[in-house]
Amino acid sequence: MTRWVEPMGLLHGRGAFAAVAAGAALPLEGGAAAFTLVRLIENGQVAGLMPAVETPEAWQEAVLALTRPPPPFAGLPDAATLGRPLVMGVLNVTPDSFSDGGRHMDPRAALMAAHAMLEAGADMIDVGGESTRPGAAAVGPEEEIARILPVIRAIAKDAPVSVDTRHAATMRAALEAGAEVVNDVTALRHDPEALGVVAESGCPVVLMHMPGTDPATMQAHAAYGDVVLEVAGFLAGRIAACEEAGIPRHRIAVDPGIGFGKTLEHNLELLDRLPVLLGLGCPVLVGASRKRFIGTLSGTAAPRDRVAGSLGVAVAAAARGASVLRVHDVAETVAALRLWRASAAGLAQGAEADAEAAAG
Ligand code: 9MG
Repeated sequence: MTRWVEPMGLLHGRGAFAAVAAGAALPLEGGAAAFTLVRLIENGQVAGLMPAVETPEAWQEAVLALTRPPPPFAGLPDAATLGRPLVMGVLNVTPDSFSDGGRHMDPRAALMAAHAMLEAGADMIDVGGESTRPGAAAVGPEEEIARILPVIRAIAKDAPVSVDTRHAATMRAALEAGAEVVNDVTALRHDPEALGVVAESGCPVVLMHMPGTDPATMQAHAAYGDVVLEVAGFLAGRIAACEEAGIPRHRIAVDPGIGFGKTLEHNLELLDRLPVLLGLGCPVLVGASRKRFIGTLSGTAAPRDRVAGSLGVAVAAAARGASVLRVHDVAETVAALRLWRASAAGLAQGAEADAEAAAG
């Protein structure tokens, strides 16, 4: 029997504090948001929609999982402490990535871009040497390592680095060069040695959903019943595979894989119902920055013109409990999150006063 609890009726800031204090809502991830309703889903069927505080006993454990803060990711401060999700800056050392392809092939240009992102407020830098855009040509580990290693060695002195790769040899080399996190868009399925490398190194890992393990063909597999439940089920299965291989859950972040073997409708559904994934008990990472569906909806053909649309999605993901945002436009994202928090949270004193009044 597969069970999911979907938190709905989200509140933020003063409304969230007051509703929790009044017994009308439960805290989401122990933080500044709360949920008033739950949709109970059993074997893919909706078994009930009810006030969160009236969840039947048999579902309590799954509901409690939604109320706990996720473990901190990669030893970095959590969203509750920062008041916003972590911001992961994208650095593609590739000739053909969809947005910044070709701009950072020279290690000096890559380093300058990384330092600019850190100064703008990035919490970590995600370095990749193989494009994962739909239809991109595959790159072997040798070429990939040659592209990224000098860059990782230099950046890792100043900031946490994740390595975006599906190759075990690249993971090994990058971790030795100072990378702290593995970000694998195939959730450690592409390379049979990948699970072992991550388990032995003790590093944190990002497990992303995509159908199959090849970006060249993933769009041909964009067919789902309920995309959210299928993605959640896939990620639960990969967490179990990791745990079996010796990678504990507290070292795992999960990612719905926006744009990876998904249509525009799938991407929007995943973003809207992102809170379902919070029940997995891992930080949730969202990477939507400058992707094609943003261009489609905002009428912007060139990826560099999709900044405003990307910020809208970043704020929507933050409001739904994302712990990490993978973005190209770090300064803009940090500013948008700061303003979202300031305007959505209200003043802390006001929230406390409301909560005291509600408690009588
Ligand atoms: C490498 N890469 C490109 N898009 C991504 C996304 O959405 N998530 C993660 N984890 N990695 C991505």
